[in-house]
Amino acid sequence: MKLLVTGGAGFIGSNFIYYILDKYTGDEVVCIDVLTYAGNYSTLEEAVKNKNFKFVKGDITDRQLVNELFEAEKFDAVVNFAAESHVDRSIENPEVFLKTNILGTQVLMDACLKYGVKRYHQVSTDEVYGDLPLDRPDLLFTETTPIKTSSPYSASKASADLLVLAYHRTFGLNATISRCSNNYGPYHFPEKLIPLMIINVLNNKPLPVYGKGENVRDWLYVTDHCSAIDLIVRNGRAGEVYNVGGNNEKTNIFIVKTIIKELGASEDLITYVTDRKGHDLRYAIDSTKIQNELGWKPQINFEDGIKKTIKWYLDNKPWWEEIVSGEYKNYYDKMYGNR
Ligand code: NAD
Ligand code: TDX
Repeated sequence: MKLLVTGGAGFIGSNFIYYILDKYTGDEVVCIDVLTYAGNYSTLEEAVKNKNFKFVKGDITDRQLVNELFEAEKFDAVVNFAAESHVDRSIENPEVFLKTNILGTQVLMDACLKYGVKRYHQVSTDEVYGDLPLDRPDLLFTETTPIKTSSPYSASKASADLLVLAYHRTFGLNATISRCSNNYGPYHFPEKLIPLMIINVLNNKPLPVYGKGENVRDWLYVTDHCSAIDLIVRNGRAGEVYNVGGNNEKTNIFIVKTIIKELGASEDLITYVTDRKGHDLRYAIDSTKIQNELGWKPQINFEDGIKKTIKWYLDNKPWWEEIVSGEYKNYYDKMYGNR
């Protein structure tokens, strides 16, 4: 199979590329990534040594470039990870989220129709369902839960999902969607909760917990998300949405205290800061459909996954030190300076 992976220099896309190159030695993978602040070419330095892999620097909203790439490469499947992915940034500046996450999706789907690509897969998020109350542990998101978004980020992802389903129904695009809960693992950009807390502990800096730290996320180790997407791309039914989740709900404060404990630091580093605007309370995914239909099961439990993740950040300091010493410093000062 020849796959186009968009956004493959980011967190989940890069993990997916390594997953595919390792599992299917006969597959070819092309990655298109414009290398925004969140994209790191160095993340793909092992992949570029593989003869079955090719990197193209480019923007998914650039229709001409995308069409030329599809014409030249004749992909069997497209997996769209490329996105602006950080909720806090979408609150500061929504526009680029609409451009990449919605219009970029349209450009890719048009190219799939034009060049006869057999499968388009949209990597979406549980955030399209909005949030659940903290005091109703019985409630979970299913694929039929209504779309009800909170942030410009989640609204842009939901818009793209609706467009994908419309392209399936109206133009017969062979498309699938996955809606996954929070991922964690190697190559996670330092702006997100888990890497931010690990790096701040290692740098002996305050740990900024939004509100009271009571918000709940359902954490999934990134390779378990990759295996789910792989199954959907190969065996999922066109026009279907598949929820993917870890069944692993944790409060933010639990996550922060776990990281502190694993690294032998002091809880005095915890600093409660002003809450995120519109902050979703709780996400929890029911992934019965993908388990029953495609036989997917997560392989890595949270206790092992968080240890592996912390070890990865300890073993790969140059990767994140280069990021946090650059433009990221300005971002951090702006977001956390007076919070
Ligand atoms: P990320 O921010 O780490 O990576 C995004 C990548 O997309 C970067 O490499 C960036 O350079 C690239 N990109 C951005 N705009 C582009 C454009 N216009 N053209 C080409 N490339 C572009 O994001 P991530 O956490 O790896 O998320 C990947 C996907 O998974 C996103 O669609 C996100 O919505 C979804 N998702 C993420 C999570 C999570 O927990 N991180 C959970 C569920 C779903
Ligand atoms: O400094 C912080 N302090 C804090 O308390 C940061 C960065 C986050 N938080 C809280 C906010 C959230 O409740 O931690 C939780 C997780 O925050 P993020 O890592 O920003 O993730 P979240 O907003 O849950 O969104 C993530 O999961 C769904 C991804 O970034 C999205 O791309 C994905 O769709």
